[in-house]
Amino acid sequence: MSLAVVLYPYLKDEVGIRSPDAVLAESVALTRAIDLDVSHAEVIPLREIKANAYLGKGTIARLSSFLQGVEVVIMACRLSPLQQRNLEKEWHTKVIDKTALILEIFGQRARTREGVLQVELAHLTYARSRLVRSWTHLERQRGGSGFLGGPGETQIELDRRLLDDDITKIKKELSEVKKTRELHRRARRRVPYPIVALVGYTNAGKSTLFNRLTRADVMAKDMLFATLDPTMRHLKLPRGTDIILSDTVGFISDLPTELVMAFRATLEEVLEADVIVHVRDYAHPDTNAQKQDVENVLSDLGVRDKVDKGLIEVLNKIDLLSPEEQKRISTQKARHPDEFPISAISGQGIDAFLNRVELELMRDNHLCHLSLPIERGDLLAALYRKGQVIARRDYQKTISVSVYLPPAEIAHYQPFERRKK
Ligand SMILES: Nc1nc2c(ncn2[C@@H]2O[C@H](COP(=O)(O)OP(=O)(O)O)[C@@H](O)[C@H]2O)c(=O)[nH]1
Ligand SMILES: [Mg+2]
Repeated sequence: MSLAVVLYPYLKDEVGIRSPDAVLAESVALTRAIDLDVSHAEVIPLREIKANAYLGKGTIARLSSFLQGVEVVIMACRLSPLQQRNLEKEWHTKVIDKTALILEIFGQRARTREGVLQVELAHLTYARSRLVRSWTHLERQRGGSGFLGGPGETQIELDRRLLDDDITKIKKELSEVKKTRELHRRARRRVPYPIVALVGYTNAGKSTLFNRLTRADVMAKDMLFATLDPTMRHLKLPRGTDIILSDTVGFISDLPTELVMAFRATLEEVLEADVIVHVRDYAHPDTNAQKQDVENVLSDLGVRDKVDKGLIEVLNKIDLLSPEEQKRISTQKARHPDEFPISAISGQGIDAFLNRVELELMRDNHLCHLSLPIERGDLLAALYRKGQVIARRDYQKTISVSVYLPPAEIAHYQPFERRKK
């Protein structure tokens, strides 16, 4: 795995609402989301932002000592192209800012055609804004020397026109794709199991929970799943229901505006999910405001009825709460029945949560009593995959099975229904 260093430089005098440590923690979680190992992370209070390299000379030199073997430095701020270039020169390593990092993540996570296009559009818009900025910067420099219209400017003007052409093309394609979106959504479904999606803010612990739950998965090598991306994995619930668990990018505070559409498009996969689980950082001071944000966006995206009905909520990181608070939560009878206090790290509370997810998936299932010919091992295997087998008896020529089946499967097994005695 490649190594990264994450830095959050901020102006000491500008006291934001969010603590610098919280911003840094979020950026670290985002960095991990693209499979980078973070070898060092640090908040850097600044008296001023330097126009040429963002940081001062002393700071740049001090940080060099952390860069042994590091492939990329993430600056959790907005860098001008000049600042980025100068930092790269000083540190002899790749440097990217927060917008570029998020674009990278979205690019990896975009699954639908629309998602891919939205991310591409955001990329181009980002590139264009940087061109314009460096262009005005050059213009200002040239102002004194009096030779306007030099080759540099023509080149930038040309680049800008090419970008504009691409942007127009993508916008056109996007509106086409949107028209056929519904058709695509139905055809897109590639997995045979129900999908359970983890949503929530970045740093809430979605990936930690995801990894914990899917770690012991023996089916990972199964061909069926070989083509699935690493953010979707098979998981067996306590009563035997097979699901695909899906880890999402998550919400990002202070999302750069040009990325808003791309963010929504990458969340589209959530619309396909059979169950949405809202993972919350319950130890975060803004946890209630975050919950509201998440629910508002999900409603806007088109899952309003699920949100109104109430999502299954995981109240994560309870290990960070004081013993008194932990006690209050665990004994709180008035708590909403769909809230599950857990710790993705210690593992407490996870079983109750998994049982609830399974119940949700079984809600519409019907109990069927079947009798299968002994040679139909294929059907038997499918029953174990698609339903919950609660009783089974093997005879010489038949196998008797009692199984909870989803409505869509029932007709398929009607020929094997056991006659009532
Ligand atoms: N104390 C504590 N830390 C947690 C827990 N779950 C996750 N974390 C930490 O929170 C940070 C973000 O976790 P991550 O899974 O990357 O969050 P994601 O952005 O939602 O995927 C990491 O440093 C985790 O170690 C938990 O239950 N307790
Ligand atoms: Mg994650």
